[in-house]
Amino acid sequence: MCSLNVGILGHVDCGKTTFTKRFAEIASTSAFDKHSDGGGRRNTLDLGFSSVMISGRRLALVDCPGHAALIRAVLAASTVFDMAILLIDARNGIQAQTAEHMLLCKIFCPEKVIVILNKVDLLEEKEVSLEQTKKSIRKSLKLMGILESSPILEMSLDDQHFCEEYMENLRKTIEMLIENFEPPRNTKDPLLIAVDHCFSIKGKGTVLTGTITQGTLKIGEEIEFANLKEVRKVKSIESWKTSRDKIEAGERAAILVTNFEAARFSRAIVAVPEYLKPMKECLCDVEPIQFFRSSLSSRTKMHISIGYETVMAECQFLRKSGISNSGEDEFEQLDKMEMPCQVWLIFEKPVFVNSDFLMASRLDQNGKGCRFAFRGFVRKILEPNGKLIRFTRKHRTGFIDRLEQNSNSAICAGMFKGETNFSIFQNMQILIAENPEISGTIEGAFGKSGKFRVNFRDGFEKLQEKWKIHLFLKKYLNDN
Ligand SMILES: Nc1nc2c(ncn2[C@@H]2O[C@H](COP(=O)(O)OP(=O)(O)OP(=O)(O)O)[C@@H](O)[C@H]2O)c(=O)[nH]1
Ligand SMILES: [Mg+2]
Repeated sequence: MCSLNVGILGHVDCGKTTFTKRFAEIASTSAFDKHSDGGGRRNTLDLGFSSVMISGRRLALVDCPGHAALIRAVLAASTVFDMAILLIDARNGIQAQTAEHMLLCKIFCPEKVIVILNKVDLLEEKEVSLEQTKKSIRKSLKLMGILESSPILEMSLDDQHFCEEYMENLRKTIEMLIENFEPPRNTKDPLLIAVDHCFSIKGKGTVLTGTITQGTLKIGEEIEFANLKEVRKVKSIESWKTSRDKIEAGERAAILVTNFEAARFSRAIVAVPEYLKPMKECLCDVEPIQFFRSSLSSRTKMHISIGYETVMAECQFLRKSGISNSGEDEFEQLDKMEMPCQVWLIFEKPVFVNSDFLMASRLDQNGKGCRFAFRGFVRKILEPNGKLIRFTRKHRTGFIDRLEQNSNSAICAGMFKGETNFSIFQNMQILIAENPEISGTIEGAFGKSGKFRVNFRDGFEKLQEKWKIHLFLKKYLNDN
């Protein structure tokens, strides 16, 4: 039975850290707001890790910060979630970050969510409002694509009202939820570690803590900090305070290396040497987040969270449309994100990932609703200034000047200037606005004034002089 990674999520101040502290048995990196000096209550500023055993299985609890400004950390952590405990302040119901966190639950663990309705002690008309709140939570769960029948437990976690029964109930609920639950773990492919913290211990070396997301790691093996192009040998491995010789996908580890300055490295993916390559551009499939309200134009810059990092990238929305003579895909360049489409991302700095999942957001758009705009999968990594064949569509109109009854053709005008080289336009399709079923092809110039002849095979008899004609062109973009 594999260990499980559990996200502790919810809007700022709803009680996540208070809950985690009551529930956890072992505290680890940054657990329980250790940073808060003076003993007073502080917002959680970073991911906190702790653990509890249930049904003989290790649950790693990832206490996430609830503050809107700290969503990057939550985005990074969520990629390893097997399940989530979502806290909601009973007085407020679903709030802005509750909704964002629910979107992450929908993506990573839609059927393994437990809702805790916390601070029920602070409700005035308890019974009435609790039932209403639960109803509206179920509605939101459904709307967000999370199992509507997910358990909702009431709690009060402050010293005055807390009782052990709450935790007993929760344990039973989790036992049921994780019975026979074996999320897939890839132990075969090369090692990847999602490192969340890096710090030095005087006289020992530098410790990296993180979750193994792929492969296995043994003492003595080498790991690479791809963005720094540096390799170190693993001196020791611990998992939840126990020394280990070997650790594998799904587990959390504290890994000791020497001769490495902790300050040089922040949250990122570490791998076996040579495995991760820099990615500066890629083509991705995208799925819009329905709750994002603004429209997105091409060339806009977005925050892209991918493989434990959030990096700015320019987004160019494209639609696959046909194949070039050399057999490559051609893409129409769209002015804005319109489904169906793909996105070409140009990162501001290279990202070292192999994970193909990404989330695009407008993290500066605080307080204006959902900040997640779309999610996607990397379809193809592109060389910088890569060769994506792109075009925009141009549209020209003209009119039928005169019909030539004997040859099923028409002399058309109003579309080209006198000096036009018609060989470029020969055989291109002309459409008729008044009757979309009729189409013709350009034969060539007629005289020198920009008039031209169009042949019509079917439907010629229905044509009328002065009808409007259309030509749709592909304008290839010259930076390829
Ligand atoms: N009355 C009451 N107070 C609570 C309860 N749960 C938590 N609190 C208090 O609410 C405040 C916030 O709790 P935290 O656990 O720090 O909240 P959080 O969700 O971790 O906050 P962030 O990490 O900053 O998002 C603290 O002062 C807690 O003591 C509860 O059930 N009842
Ligand atoms: Mg907290």
